[in-house]
Amino acid sequence: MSILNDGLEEELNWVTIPEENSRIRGVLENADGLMQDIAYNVIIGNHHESDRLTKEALDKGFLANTILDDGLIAGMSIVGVKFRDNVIFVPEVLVAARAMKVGMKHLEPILSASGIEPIGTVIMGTVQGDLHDIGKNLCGMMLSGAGFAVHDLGVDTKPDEFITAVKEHKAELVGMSALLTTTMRNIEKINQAFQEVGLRNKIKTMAGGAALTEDLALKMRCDGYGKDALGCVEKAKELLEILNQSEPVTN
Ligand code: B12
Repeated sequence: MSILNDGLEEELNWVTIPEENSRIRGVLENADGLMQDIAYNVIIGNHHESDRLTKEALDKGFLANTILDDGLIAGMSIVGVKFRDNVIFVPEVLVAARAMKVGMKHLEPILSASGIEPIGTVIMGTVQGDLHDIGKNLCGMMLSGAGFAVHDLGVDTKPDEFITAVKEHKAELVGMSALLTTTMRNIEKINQAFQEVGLRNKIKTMAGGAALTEDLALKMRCDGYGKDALGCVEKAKELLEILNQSEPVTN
């Protein structure tokens, strides 16, 4: 176990909710010093350093998943708390998001490399009105890494764009990301739109994002919810299995 570097020790002072603090501290204290440096550079938005250190970590043999969880995501979780508590504002968050993205650029090919026939096809998108994409991208990467073919529609995705993509790619699964309470209802609209074109019973839909709980996702007529990227992959596999076991449906 390593101790925290000075920068992170100071940053953790901003995390004032005890359970939140001990959860994030636990991840960082158990992480290598290099992961801590990556996390710190995400927090302060130093994209040159997060870029360099992520490369260095890969060269040193750290697993892409470790760098993601213990470095980039751990850093972003402190950014999230500071933003929520009005310690920092949109510009600082954008700079941190850029620092996270340059690191992710190195991890993506590794997380996505599967080289085998896709086990299923997923359409991913952030719902209409919502521009957050970091979590969705992470889920997409993890799904690719788990062997799914992933078609990412980006942010601010309208219901008809989901429908077109499902038809075009003959997708079995749809993943919707929603981080804003103001626009999360669009999840229900997307499910409704699938119903109206007769596709709803042929696919499985799942959702996730900071605004959601499992209860809300199911109330908005999704088949599943994922708390994080790992949960997204597990849910996708579970839903695919259910779909494969069920009789073909005619709408
Ligand atoms: C980064 C960020 C931004 C960046 C986004 C950059 C980008 N390219 O994505 C910027 C600065 C642009 C931004 C803007 C805004 N933001 Co913002 N943002 C955040 C922040 C700090 C972090 C989000 C993030 O990337 N987290 C890291 C990723 C890894 O986590 P995640 O997205 O939750 O994803 C994980 C899981 O949820 C899940 N998941 C995600 N998607 C999916 C999909 C499926 C299918 C599944 C199964 C799982 C899944 O797996 C992911 C990986 O583990 C959050 C705070 C927070 N704690 O979430 C606020 C937050 C989401 N933002 C918020 C707000 C209010 C805004 C603004 C309205 C601010 C403003 N006044 O302008 C705007 C909205 C712009 C818009 N129309 O979308 C609020 C939302 C509050 C609410 N409940 O509605 C939050 C919660 C902050 C807060 N506490 O106030 N934001």
